[in-house]
Formats: sequence, structure tokens, C-alpha cells
Amino acid sequence: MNRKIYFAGSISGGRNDIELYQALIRHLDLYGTVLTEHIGNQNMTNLGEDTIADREIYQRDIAWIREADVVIAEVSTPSLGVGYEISKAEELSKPVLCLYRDRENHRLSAMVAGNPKLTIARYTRLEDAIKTIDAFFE
Ligand code: 6IA
Repeated sequence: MNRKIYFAGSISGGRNDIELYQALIRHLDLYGTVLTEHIGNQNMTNLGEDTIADREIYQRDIAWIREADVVIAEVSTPSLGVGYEISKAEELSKPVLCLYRDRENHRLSAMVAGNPKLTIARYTRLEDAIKTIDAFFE
């Protein structure tokens, strides 16, 4: 079976973690097809993919969430879109893994941290996030 993975990461919320997204997407490629490879695209700034309209982006992303077997969300940079996608995935009964990089003076929203239907993994080093992904799939 070719597993379909929806990776969610901040775009308009800020692109500071883009290198992290790229590394995670590269690892996720080992476990299936990542439908949202563009989240790690350097050329996509926080102004997003300006070649397609918002309506198309929304419709495409929702269709991909429906199609996905799992949703992996990197939630360290707060993002309205990522929060929305997590909620949609939950509504569709998809397994959701949220990866949160612990830092001083930051906290994960209670709306994610407090949801028992989500798998929340806190990490500090990339290697630990990678191990969590391995454990999630095994
Ligand atoms: O609120 P955010 O933009 O940070 O939400 C990011 C999440 O929503 C990602 O996981 C994406 O799957 C999805 N998303 C949001 N915006 C886009 C986008 N362009 N292109 C693709 N996926 C997106 C933004 C449009 C631009 C013309 C402003």
C-alpha cells in the first residue's frame, strides 16, 4: 500500500521553520507519498503560492486531507491554517500527529495540547522528532 501523508506547516503564520519542514518532509518520504511537498518549498514565502487562488488552495488542501491516511502537523509556529487542518482531519477521523518544538517563552495552544484525539509529541532536537515519526508509523 502506498500511504498518503498530509504534512501541515505554517505558511502565512511565518516561515521561520522552513528548514525543519524540509527535513521532516524528507523523512516522511520514506513512509509514503507526501501530498504537500510544497510546504517545504523555499520559493514559497509567507505570501504563499500566488499563482493559484485562495479558493483553489482551500479546495485542493481539503481534498488532500480527505485522501490522506495520516496528517502530520508541525505546530511550533502558530498558524491558523494548520489549526484548521488539524480540526478537519479530526472531523474526518484521520490519525493526527502534532510535533511541537519546546522553547522558552512559548506554549502550545491548549486547543491542540488539550485534545485527547491528537497525538502530541514535544521535542527539542530534530533527531527526536524523526524518532517520533518512526514510532508513529511502526
Ligand atoms: O495559515 P497558514 O497559511 O500558516 O496555513 C498553512 C497551512 O494551510 C499549510 O499546512 C497548508 O497546507 C495550507 N495553506 C495555507 N496557505 C497555503 C498556500 N498559499 N498554498 C498552499 N497551502 C496553503 C497561500 C496563498 C497566498 C496567495 C496568500
